[in-house]
Amino acid sequence: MTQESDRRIKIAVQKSGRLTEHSLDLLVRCGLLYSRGRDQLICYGENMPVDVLLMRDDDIPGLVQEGVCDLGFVGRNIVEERRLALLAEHTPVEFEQIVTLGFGHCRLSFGVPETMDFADIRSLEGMRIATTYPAIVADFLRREELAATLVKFSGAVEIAPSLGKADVICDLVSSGSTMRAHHLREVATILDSEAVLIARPAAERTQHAWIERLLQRLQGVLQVKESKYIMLHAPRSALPRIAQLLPGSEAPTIIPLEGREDRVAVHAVCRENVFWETLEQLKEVGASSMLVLPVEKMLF
Ligand code: PRT
Ligand code: ZN
Repeated sequence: MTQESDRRIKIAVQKSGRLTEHSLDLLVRCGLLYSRGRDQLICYGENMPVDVLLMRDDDIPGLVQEGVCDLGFVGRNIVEERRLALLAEHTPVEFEQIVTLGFGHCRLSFGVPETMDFADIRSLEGMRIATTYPAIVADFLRREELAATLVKFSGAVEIAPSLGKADVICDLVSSGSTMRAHHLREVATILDSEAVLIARPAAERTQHAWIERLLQRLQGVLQVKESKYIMLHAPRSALPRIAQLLPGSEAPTIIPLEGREDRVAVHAVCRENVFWETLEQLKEVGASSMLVLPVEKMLF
């Protein structure tokens, strides 16, 4: 009988779309080497018991919900839509959003024809709203105690008003140019979204050492992006002020300098980028010989 920890992990990633490249890149930076199957739908992990299933993004929460996949990279908009749809049909939700990934940013917003009078959200009362996110919009309308009719679309929502199929739309926006091109005005945002990692509930995922290991590496990879290693010399007396100036650093290492009682070397990992302004402020309090280095890997 195979142990749970011997089982290969399955991760769902969007097959081809806005999230594909970033998601696969994160897995590679977690150390995964993979080869792509002949059908192009599965990437087989060569150095970890991890396989990546390439799927349509809309199917990813369902695959984790059903336990086919352990983890999934997907937009919060899709996760939230599926979560609310499951709740509406009284089905227990068996996935959790565990990490925000910092790419795929967009927002779910109402767009109204440029010529429409729109004072505030109450103007939606009685309207026909076209959307591919019926569960999120329905939840919003319920919370705002608004009565409106949902018109479900599977794509190209922005043409619904000009076709006479709806009065307003609720759709994803990033630059805003699609709405503008269709003479729609973005009037209110109901969800801010970015790519997230979803997983089976904690009680289940913690059973598998490789899932835990991968999650730890992922935290390290995400943390590393902005992190810098800074080295400098400074007067001992300025150490409290220097600690305040170093962005997001914890417990810097202090090293004595040979033959110098008053000055020390300070090494610290900063969890945020170190800007020129910071270096100039450090110089003002007596720091010298400052070096800022990129960090390649981190593990906590
Ligand atoms: O084939 P599959 O179903 O997997 O792909 P898809 O076409 O459904 O998804 P895809 O690749 O377009 O988007 C995947 C995810 O990227 C989405 O679920 C969001 O989480 C995120 N994302 C980020 C976006 C956008 N930005 C975005 N701008 N998804 C869609 N758009 C569309 C939007 O629907 C609208 O049509 O782009 C248009 C608006 O863009 P702007 O820049 O004109 O405002
Ligand atoms: Zn999709």
